[in-house]
Amino acid sequence: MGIGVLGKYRAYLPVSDSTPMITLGEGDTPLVKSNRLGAELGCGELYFKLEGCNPTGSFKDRGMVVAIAKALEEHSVAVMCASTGNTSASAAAYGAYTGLPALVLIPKGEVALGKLAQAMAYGARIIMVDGNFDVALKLVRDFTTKHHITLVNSVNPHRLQGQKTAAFEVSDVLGDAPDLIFIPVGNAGNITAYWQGFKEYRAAEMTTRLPRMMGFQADGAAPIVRGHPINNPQTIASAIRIGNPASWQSALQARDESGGIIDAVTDDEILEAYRLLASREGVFGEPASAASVAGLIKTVNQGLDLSDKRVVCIITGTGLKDPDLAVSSVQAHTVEVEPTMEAVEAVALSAAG
Ligand code: AN7
Repeated sequence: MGIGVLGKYRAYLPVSDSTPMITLGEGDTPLVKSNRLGAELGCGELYFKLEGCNPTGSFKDRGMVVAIAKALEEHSVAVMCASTGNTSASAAAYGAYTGLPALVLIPKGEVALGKLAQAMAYGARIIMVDGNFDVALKLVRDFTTKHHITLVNSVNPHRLQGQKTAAFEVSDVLGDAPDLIFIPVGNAGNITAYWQGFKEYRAAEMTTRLPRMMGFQADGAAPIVRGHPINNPQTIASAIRIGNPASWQSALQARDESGGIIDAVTDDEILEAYRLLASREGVFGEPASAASVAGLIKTVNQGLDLSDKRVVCIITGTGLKDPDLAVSSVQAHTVEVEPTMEAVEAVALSAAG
């Protein structure tokens, strides 16, 4: 077994003898057992899949490594994507690693600071578009049809091939597929990829069952829940501020085949889950990631009994991606004191209980 997604799951991926086996160390991310929230919510077992531990801090690296390897195999001269931030960070990193220029179209003023910093540091050509993600994706699709540049959004099938390996890892670590997967939904590629992964692993008799796929959109950006595209999607979770998901139909298929749901959570619910996840579990995910936990809380409050269930929440990206939101939305326990022992004791001893 090699390292990285291509090496570890080669047999399940579109790898040929001429595919370069590149890796930045993506995949093999921790599956952390909940220490507090799971018990409070009455889950039999609750786990968090920490996709923020990938090299660029989100799950996108799993699919990007495959997409870039195939682009190299096909002698592509450059790659291009539209992005709410994480895809562009990942494309920029793997582009830098392999010397393939990365062109990224991002909605102006809508990308979290950490993600913008990454695209800049990795040296991508950043094209700011005065429009939202859906507008940028349309432009990129048209551009890459017209010009000989490889599209690396998740409409590139190699992306989902790589992303499905997260389902393999969850199954490998647990010894079988879990009962339920809670996952944020934006462009709907990831829920599609997980479902594909679970189905393939079951077909290969690596598992004995399939999980229910529980997908969550942000309330102001919930086209799949509403049943029509949203022209001006709004949510604090900028990663999933998407009004017309590319993998809409396959997300519905994942929902229906698995007996799952796709529902919406409000920004308040997302923020509450975001704070709980960090302050009660030590897991700092970005707001979009917290939609999975918000969805779990909502479903339990609606009466779903998970007492004999094994549940996995996918924490798709690290909280460090969006430092502005953390600083502005969390009530920090900060006090200023004089530099004396008495002053420190006065506040520290009461905080230590
Ligand atoms: C942290 O980077 O669409 O449903 O352009 O960054 O597969 O789109 C990111 C999406 C969830 C939603 N969590 O996944 C992009 C982009 C995080 C994300 C999603 C995204 P999909």
